[in-house]
Amino acid sequence: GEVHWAYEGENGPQAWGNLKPEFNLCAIGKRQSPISIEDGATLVGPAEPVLFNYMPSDGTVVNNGHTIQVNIQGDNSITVRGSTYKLLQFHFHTPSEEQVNQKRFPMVAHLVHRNDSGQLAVVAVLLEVGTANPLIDKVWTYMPLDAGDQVRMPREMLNMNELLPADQRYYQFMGSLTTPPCSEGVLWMVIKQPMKISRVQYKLFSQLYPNNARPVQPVNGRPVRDGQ
Ligand code: B30
Ligand code: ZN
Repeated sequence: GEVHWAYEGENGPQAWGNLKPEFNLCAIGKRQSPISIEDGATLVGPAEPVLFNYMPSDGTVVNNGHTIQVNIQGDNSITVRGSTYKLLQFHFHTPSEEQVNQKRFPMVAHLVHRNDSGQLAVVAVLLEVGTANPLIDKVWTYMPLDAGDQVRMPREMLNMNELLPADQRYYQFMGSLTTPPCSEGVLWMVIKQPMKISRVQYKLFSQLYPNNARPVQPVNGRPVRDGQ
């Protein structure tokens, strides 16, 4: 049958590059994600601000067998480096894939965008346990428990601004998809200020997907910019 990648066991991250020829970047790519980010010496010159143009939109919550993903139907976008990227979907990993100053967070949201040239830009919002997040409350209400299932979410329930911290300074670097095929050329922006989710919100996701994080990958001298 069809080989399926996983987060543990014989089809886990160490094996991804060997499962299919089209997954070979997972093994041999030199600009892979996630990475470990350190403040101080490793950061280079400032990156320009990222402008968020988010508004309430229709969505579909999907349990795709490796995460909970919300596909977005509306017109949400970001503008960065003179290019506008449209929001396609967001999804979650636990623990956070990205490591900042040696720390992994309990969870991360990845907001996946694409521009007209087909280039991807992913905004990572780190999530720590504290007070409940109103957007995640609504998404979890629609969460399909069985892999392959999906549920429509009405527009008034899905305001992406509720997932953005007030302070939007971030780290910027070039990387890859963190799942097979591990395609490179992805612009990554990791927002420094974490958002809070409640312990119950964390539990609801982590009971379904207790570990869906790829280990950190070698930086190989890539510049990591300190973004405004
Ligand atoms: S991530 O943000 O680097 N974790 C994809 C997008 C973003 C990331 C990872 C993967 C992506 O678009 N993958 C291709 C599509 N998927 C189907 C899907 O959307 O659910 C194929 C697959 O991986 O088998 Cu999962
Ligand atoms: Zn992701």
